[in-house]
Parts: sequence; structure tokens; C-alpha cells
Amino acid sequence: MNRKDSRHPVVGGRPRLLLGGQLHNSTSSDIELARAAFDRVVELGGNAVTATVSWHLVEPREGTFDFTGVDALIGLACERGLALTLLWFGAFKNAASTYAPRWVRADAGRFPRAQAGADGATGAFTRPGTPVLSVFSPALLEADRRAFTALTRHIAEVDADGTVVMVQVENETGLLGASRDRAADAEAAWAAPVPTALLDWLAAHPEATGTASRLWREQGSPASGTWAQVFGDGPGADEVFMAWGFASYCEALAAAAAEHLDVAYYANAWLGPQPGQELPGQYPSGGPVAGVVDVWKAAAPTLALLGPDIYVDDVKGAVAGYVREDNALLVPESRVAVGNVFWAVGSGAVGFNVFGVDDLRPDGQFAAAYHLLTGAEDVIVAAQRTGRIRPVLLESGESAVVELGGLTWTVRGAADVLSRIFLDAGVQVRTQARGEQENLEEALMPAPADTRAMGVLIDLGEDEVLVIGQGLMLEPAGAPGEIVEIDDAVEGRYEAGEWLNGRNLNGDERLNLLPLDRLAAVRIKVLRR
Ligand code: N0T
Repeated sequence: MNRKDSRHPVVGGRPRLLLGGQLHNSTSSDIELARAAFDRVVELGGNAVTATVSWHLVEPREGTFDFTGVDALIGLACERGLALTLLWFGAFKNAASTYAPRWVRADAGRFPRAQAGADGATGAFTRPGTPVLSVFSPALLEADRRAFTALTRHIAEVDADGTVVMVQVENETGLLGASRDRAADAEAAWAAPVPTALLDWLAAHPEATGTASRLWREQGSPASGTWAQVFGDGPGADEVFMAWGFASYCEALAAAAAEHLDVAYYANAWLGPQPGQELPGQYPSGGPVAGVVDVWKAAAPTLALLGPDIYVDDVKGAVAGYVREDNALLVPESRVAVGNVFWAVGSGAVGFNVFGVDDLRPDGQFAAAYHLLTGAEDVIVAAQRTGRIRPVLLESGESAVVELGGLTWTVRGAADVLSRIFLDAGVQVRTQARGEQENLEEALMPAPADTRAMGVLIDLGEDEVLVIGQGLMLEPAGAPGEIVEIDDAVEGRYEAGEWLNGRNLNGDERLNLLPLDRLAAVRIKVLRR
């Protein structure tokens, strides 16, 4: 779970943990709405914001560029001291092409559409009325790359302060409705030899367990051949092929941009398989999902990061495939579930965006979490870089054993334990029942949306632990026969890296050191003899 070297974006020599929000897709096209959303990020205590750049708005006519909207976003972020991530919604956005300019969509001869083919492995093409361009079209790549290059060149010119720290290349790529594109260029690519770079990657990573490695081994680890010869002809082979197509497309854009703009380029994933979307094509086929991260790594070395967009319940499963030696975890988007922040940050995430930040309550759980976490940014980053941080997220009834700083912590959900203790006495304790909680509850209702026991544990050295979270009971243990007990516990907060003491916690407050009904930070000193 912990990483020794999480590759944080470095801004002005300082490795950063970027915590903030992503604007709704259309907000950045209206500067007043964008201003309000950026202000909301500040109110929430975030230090970073992520906003759309739309191809059809910046290049309404071929070769004619208008970056005034981009300049406005950079200005808003700079004024507020927020790190800005720009999202390039080019030819591909959520497995569709609605952000391609009209001059692209209108010319299906020059820019061919993706085709499902009669025998598409996951069924007929299911998105009538939605434009989906073929990622194998050289003309599309050229046009998209030219626009992306113009954008990143412009940023390099105007952003002397380095406000723009990351650029996302396309958005949730992949093909929906079929596991493989059957447009003419796609069929030609499918019949061509598998690129050596991919075969070399597979041969160099005999321990890899991704879809490509698995299928390649099933075919007898061929040294060359067509896609069907190397990976077979099932939906998995189609997905590997599409992943190569989308990843090399994104690589071409990022590599061209990296020549003149030195920021972290990354790609985000619509996750799959997930409940109800079991097969490639039911979730976008070829996007950077966990099973084909290997293919993306082989095809797109310029992309510093690949990240999961977390709209599924299982945050632990969602991030697991992205915590790798060759990838630092970034959560480009998450639904409004604050437990996801703690799990991601404790797992080494270098960034996290709640999606639709425009709508978040300025006084909700995310505000509490972000204020506590961004205040402690340097402490957290240092801990992430040296493997001294652990995540905790407990469903009702769960407990965890956390090894940290030479101690073994038993961590339990306080609501679980207290409701058991007080049940007989008829005392009501808020429980963690979560069934009816929905994504946007925090946006709409005063109650905290995420009532799970959650947090991060950070080893501060010398038998001292910092815990940021809620609803946790913590019991330390050491070697057999050793005296290990809580010596002192102080609630408080970091403000710009400086710890400010609050209550000294003893007596009743020692039971659940992290309160049930709100997020808090507590420094716990342990006595060991
Ligand atoms: C995300 C967001 C935005 C049956 C959704 C999530 C964002 C895009 N897509 O609000 O559109 O631009 O990246 C797709 C999640 C699909 C889950 C389907 C469950």
C-alpha cells in the first residue's frame, strides 16, 4: 500500500499533493461560473483545480485558435494560488467525440467514424446519434495533435508562473458498444504485426499479470505475429489492441507537447470491468483500465500517470491497479465520497479531485477533509515518499491491523464498538449504515455523506503517530512483554505546515480518539518500555 517514491508533481521545487476538485464539464465555458467554482475550491480548503479545455471552442475553424478561455482559467487559478490541471477534451471524451469541432465531425471522409462491424464481440453499436471517431485515423491524429500542440505552446508562452501543473490528454478514452473498432484503418492495424515495443515490454516483464501478458502466454509467448496470432481473437485481444490504439494516440499528443511544455501529462480511466459492465465494449474498450495499464505503459512513456475515475463503491479495488512501481496514483475524478480521499492519500496518491466541485457544500465533509489534509501537505508528502503513511477505511463491522513505525495498531470503527457497548443501556449512537447514502448527498443534504470510519495514519517518528480521519478507535501493541500505551493525545490541526494544539484528549475521549461525527486530526504519543 505504501510507496517509497510516489512521484509527486514538483512545483517550484516543491513536491505537491494536489487536493481539489474538477469542474463540471461545461463550467469553464462561462467565466463567471468558473470563477464561482474556483472560489468554491478555495472555500473547501483545496489547493488545486481541474478544468476543461474544449477542442471545438479553441479551434472553431481549422487552423484558427482562440485561447481566451484558457487564459481566463489560468488567471483565475493564479489569483487564488491554486495549481491548475487542464483537461484536453479533444477527439475523445467519455468514449465519444462530441468535443471534436464541427469541421472534423462534418467530414467523415477525412475523419472516419468508428465501426462496430456485424459481429462486434459485445454486440451491435449501441450509441446512435453520438459521434464516435476512429482512433486509427491518421488524419484525426494529425488534426488533434496540431490543436493540442497549439494549446500547450500557448500555455508555455503565457504561464510564466507555472500555474498549470498537469494536462490530461483526452478524457476516459475507449470504445463503447463494441470491443474493437472495424473502420478500414482499424482493420488494417488489426491485420498488421504487433509493434515490437509491446512485444519487448511483454518479454521484459515475465512477472506481469495484465490482460496482454496473460493472453500472450496463452498463445505460447510468440515473438511476433498479428494481433490475433499474439493475443488470440477474444474480447481481451480486442481490448489490448484498442488500448494500444488509444495509448499511442495519446502518446503522440503528449510527446509533441512535452517538447515545449514541461508539465505532467496523464490519462484517466472509466473503470472496468465493473458491476453491469463486465466486458470491454460494455465499459470503454482500450481505455487505461487496470487490466491494460501495462499496454498503456508500453505505448505511452510520456504519460507520467494513469489514473482511475472513481464512481464505483469499491475504492480499494479501484486504486489497487494503479499503485505500481511505474505509476504514481492520481485520482483525476471521484464521486462525492470522502472516504475515497483518505484511502487514496493513504495509498500514496499525489492528487485527488472530487468531481462537480461547483456543487459541493462549502461546509461539508470535503471542506473538513481538505482543510485538514492540505494544511498538512508537506507532512503527508514526506510520509508518502518514505513509506510512513497508511490508509484506513472500514465498512460496518470491519477492523484493520496497521503496521507502522514499529508498532501494530488495531483500528476499529468507533460507531460499531460503541453501539455494542451502549445497546443495553438504550443509548443511541450514530451507526455507520451506509446503504441509502448516495453520491450527491453531500451536495444536497446537511448530513455527512460518508459515515464510514476512515483516516490516514502517519508515523511522525519517536513513537508518535498523526491520525487524520473520523470515527476511529486505535490500540497500539508492540513486542510481547513490552509496555505499550497511549502516553498523550492532542487534537489539533496543521496550518501551512505548522501544528496548532487543540484539546488534550483523555478519559472518555481516549475511547474513540477520532470523533464519530466529524473529521479531526490527532497526534498520539505512545509510551514503550
Ligand atoms: C465522468 C463524469 C464526467 C453505470 C461523469 C464517468 C467526466 C467523466 N464519467 O459525471 O462526465 O467528464 O470523465 C463515467 C462513469 C460511468 C459509470 C457508469 C455506471
